[in-house]
Amino acid sequence: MKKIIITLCTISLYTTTPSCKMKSAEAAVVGDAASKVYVAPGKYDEFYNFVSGGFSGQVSVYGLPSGRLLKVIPVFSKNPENGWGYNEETKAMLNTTFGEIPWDDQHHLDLSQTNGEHDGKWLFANANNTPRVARIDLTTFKTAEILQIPNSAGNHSSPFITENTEYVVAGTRFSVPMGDEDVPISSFKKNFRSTASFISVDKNTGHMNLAFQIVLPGMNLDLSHAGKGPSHDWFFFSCYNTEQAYTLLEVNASQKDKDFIVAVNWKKAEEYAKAGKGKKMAADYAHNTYDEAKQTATSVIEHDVLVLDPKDCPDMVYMIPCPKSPHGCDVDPTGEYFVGSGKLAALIPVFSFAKFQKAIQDKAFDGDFYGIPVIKYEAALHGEVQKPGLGPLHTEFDDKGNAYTSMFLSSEVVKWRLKDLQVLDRAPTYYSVGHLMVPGGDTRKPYGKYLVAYNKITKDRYLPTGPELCQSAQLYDISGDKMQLILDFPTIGEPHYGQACPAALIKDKQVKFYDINKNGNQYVTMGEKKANVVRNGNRVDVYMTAIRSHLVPDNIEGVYVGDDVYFHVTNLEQDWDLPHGFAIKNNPDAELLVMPGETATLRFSPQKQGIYPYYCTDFCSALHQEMSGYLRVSAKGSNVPLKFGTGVIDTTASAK
Ligand code: K7E
Ligand code: CUA
Repeated sequence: MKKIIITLCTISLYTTTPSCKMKSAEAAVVGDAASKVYVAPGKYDEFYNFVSGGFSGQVSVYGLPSGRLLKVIPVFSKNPENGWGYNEETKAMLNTTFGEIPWDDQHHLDLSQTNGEHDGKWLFANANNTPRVARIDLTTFKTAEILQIPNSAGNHSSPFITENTEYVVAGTRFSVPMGDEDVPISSFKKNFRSTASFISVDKNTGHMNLAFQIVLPGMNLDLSHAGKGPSHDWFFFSCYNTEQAYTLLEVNASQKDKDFIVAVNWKKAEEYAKAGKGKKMAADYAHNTYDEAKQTATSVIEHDVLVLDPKDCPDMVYMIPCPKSPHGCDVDPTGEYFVGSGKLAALIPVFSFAKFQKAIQDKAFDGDFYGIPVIKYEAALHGEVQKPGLGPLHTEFDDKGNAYTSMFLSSEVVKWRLKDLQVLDRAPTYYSVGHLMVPGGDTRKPYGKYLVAYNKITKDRYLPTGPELCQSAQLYDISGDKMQLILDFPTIGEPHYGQACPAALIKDKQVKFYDINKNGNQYVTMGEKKANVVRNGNRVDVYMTAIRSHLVPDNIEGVYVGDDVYFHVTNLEQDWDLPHGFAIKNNPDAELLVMPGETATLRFSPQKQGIYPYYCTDFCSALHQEMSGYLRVSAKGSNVPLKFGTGVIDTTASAK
């Protein structure tokens, strides 16, 4: 018992704030920083920076080097700002086999690649809590697809992709029994498993499909990256808790000096899957897609998954020992080196792909882990970066053969050279840095000009805002020999990983508005003359149009308490940046924000009689304030006739 207490204390020491580092808030900024991040009014930033939103469930987009917030893309959380998850068209996107789950914890992002370079088509995002992977379309900055992952929990080592976006992976952080079996927690070793899921991506449409899952022993898979060039066929996952602890992990999962990098030959896995080596296993999971043409999402429940067991598939998975509870696993731009970052390790091990391959040929094994061959540590090791700092987490690369590793405990970025593993420079972060991001820094073509540190703690960096202080990123100029801190900028939610690519890859492909003549929404209203209100039992469909500066119809009567009213609002504008909004008094669901040429639907079920004003929520024109209307709701069973219109003046009632 005494021993346990001592260990606990040591660990909690590590996790205290590095207060000794806190000098004055502006300590590390040098003279010419402002000119390096200044993007003059009306000028564009050089890079798009996509940043995970952590427990906000969303993804945010910034410009670099200015750090200006450009957009929050709703992904896993409902978003009242634009009706995501509230309007009828998008509700299905948040469906799961456990019903609607309107929130998640979003950690990692990966931009699609062709030949190992960003192609600017899609952005993938993971959900940790209820395992899901999303695909965002970068022509619309909208979430286009969400796939639930069965047989998994804590979907953390996701959504990393292969060099031609052949696959997106999803790995289990919290091992669980396959098929949601009900078993004692203490049967962890026997019954709990981790899985590495490989989701294939259609080259043209981006559509995802859960191709196969590799079942692995119960342990915690952590971050991963695909190989490149010579290591193209491989995927490397770090893992911890190979102790297989299921309680007090803080101590019990930190017993061994080394855990593993799990190296998966996904090409071999693909062959085994094709050759029928896998087993179809019953597993329900939701597959949600947003159809651009119909402007509507559908959720389909899938019922099985192909599972590959390394026991039946020799030469598919190897374990490479890695000190100590590794968190990150990053592959350099050449594809020859892969780096494990043990958060409790005092060094950074760098592995050589060529040596790893030779070790396989020579059978340089050190026994096995549940039947999976364990490679001898030295046989795969390129070398160790000595004394890099405390708490190495994540590594990114530049275009000059250098690596940058975040040090969570000592709050710094350490720059080192891949070739000879010499530490070249270190720069403080404020404070407790998690991920780093160099634009293109996990691809074959890093742009190497900037580095962003995403920090866990900001303490004294910003004006205080109550008990919770803002989350933040810091931008460094890495074009010279020495890293130079040039900007702090706050982020939304907790930033984990980010991605950035040159603006030119994305900015000219934007959808500016939807062609009204191609509007395939089943509830479209093609022009004001077609506006209509239709009753069917207690369902009332309002076919409404919006154009500067009126709604048609703007008077509706003959709706009763207990009705379900569906407002289908078509925005008739055909011009960029001209959305109209729609909201109605006392509706528990958020507004609609309807893009030009688009139709969106808001449901309203009035509970009480009365007059309910509705209006456009987006300040669209000089007469925006006039863009409103009235819905009259009468008592159930009353005989007010259905009546609607815009510009119809009825003098009889007022005269009474
Ligand atoms: Cu290190 Cu979830 Cu990528 Cu955060 S994780 S830092
Ligand atoms: Cu339309 Cu304001």
